[in-house]
Amino acid sequence: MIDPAAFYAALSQSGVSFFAGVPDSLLKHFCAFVSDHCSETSHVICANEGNAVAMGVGSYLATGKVPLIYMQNSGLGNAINPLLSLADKEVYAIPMILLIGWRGEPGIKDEPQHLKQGRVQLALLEAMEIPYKIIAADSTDYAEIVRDMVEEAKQSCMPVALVVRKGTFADYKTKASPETSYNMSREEALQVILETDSSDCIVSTTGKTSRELYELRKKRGSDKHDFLTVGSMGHSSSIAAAIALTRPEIRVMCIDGDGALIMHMGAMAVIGKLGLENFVHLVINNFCHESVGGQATAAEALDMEHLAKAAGYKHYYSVAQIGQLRDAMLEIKDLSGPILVEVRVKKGSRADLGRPQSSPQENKEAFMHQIR
Ligand SMILES: Cc1ncc(C[n+]2csc(CCOP(=O)(O)OP(=O)(O)O)c2C)c(N)n1
Repeated sequence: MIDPAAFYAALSQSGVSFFAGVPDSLLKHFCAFVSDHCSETSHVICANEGNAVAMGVGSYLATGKVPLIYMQNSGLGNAINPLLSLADKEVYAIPMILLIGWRGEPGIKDEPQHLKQGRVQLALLEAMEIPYKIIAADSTDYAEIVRDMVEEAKQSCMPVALVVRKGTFADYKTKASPETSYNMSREEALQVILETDSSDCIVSTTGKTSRELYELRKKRGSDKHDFLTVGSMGHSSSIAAAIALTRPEIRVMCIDGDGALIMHMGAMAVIGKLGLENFVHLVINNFCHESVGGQATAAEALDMEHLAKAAGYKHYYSVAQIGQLRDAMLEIKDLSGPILVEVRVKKGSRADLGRPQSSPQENKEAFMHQIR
């Protein structure tokens, strides 16, 4: 396996000193090392992968140095526009290294939402004419690969990619404190939400929120089906909003995460403008990307109350205790939306958390049947 510190050192030796990206579970040990060793001016955890590529472009314009942009391959779609219409050598010709975690690599067991993305990963880069190298746990020549790829990015003035296989990086234990000052866990919050929920359907966000929701439903023996947004991070609220828009007689709740909300925050402006009376946006805020390693999101600096009100939401609640959450859930029953409920929770999840046993298509059928 590659030691994150040694990989970072190889990048430093090649002059890479600016890092931006969206965290990925396959890259979490490298991301944690970068978080611990870079200042706030040389490492930015971005809203989405397009945001990260653009940050890389800005840093290059300012310093002339090759930046590194990290992402899960799920996020390549978010990055394609600025890669092809901004950084590409036929436009502004900006050298940068893309470090891409390869979920769904053919032959490696993974979740349904990663399989197609993993299978087309290399072909996508080829179609974009982005040169790439694959690195894995046994890539003893990784320092040479890094040096050559930085050189290639500089020579050809364009983005180049390092595609990282599962299990490439050795463990790195972060020095950052894992705690927030809140005592409710996300799973406890979800439990209260299920006990008190008065909506007709729930659309839940990517990552462990949907996994916990799925398990809790099963445990309760409930026959209700939630729409689990297993991929497509940041888009749950838009899915839920369109259900609310086209079916005004039913009440729809989106259970979002702070990272996902921030990833496509523009959706909030659209929801506010639509004035969806039957829409509740519940954000489980643990201030981090807990599902992929707990890296901080920009939520710490975000005032969700002002954000919600500025976007046109009618009501806002912020809760941090089980009792407060229960009260808020009961109060919103009789209110017109859009409503934003921010639920502040501590970081963390169970180590033995399972994954949905039904396929996305079974999930879709059951959900559609339920709201018909
Ligand atoms: C476009 C995209 N980028 C990155 C990921 C990897 N990813 C999956 S879950 C997740 C974190 C979500 O954070 P948040 O919404 O705050 O929820 P939490 O995990 O904290 O519950 C990330 C980055 C992804 N699935 N899709």
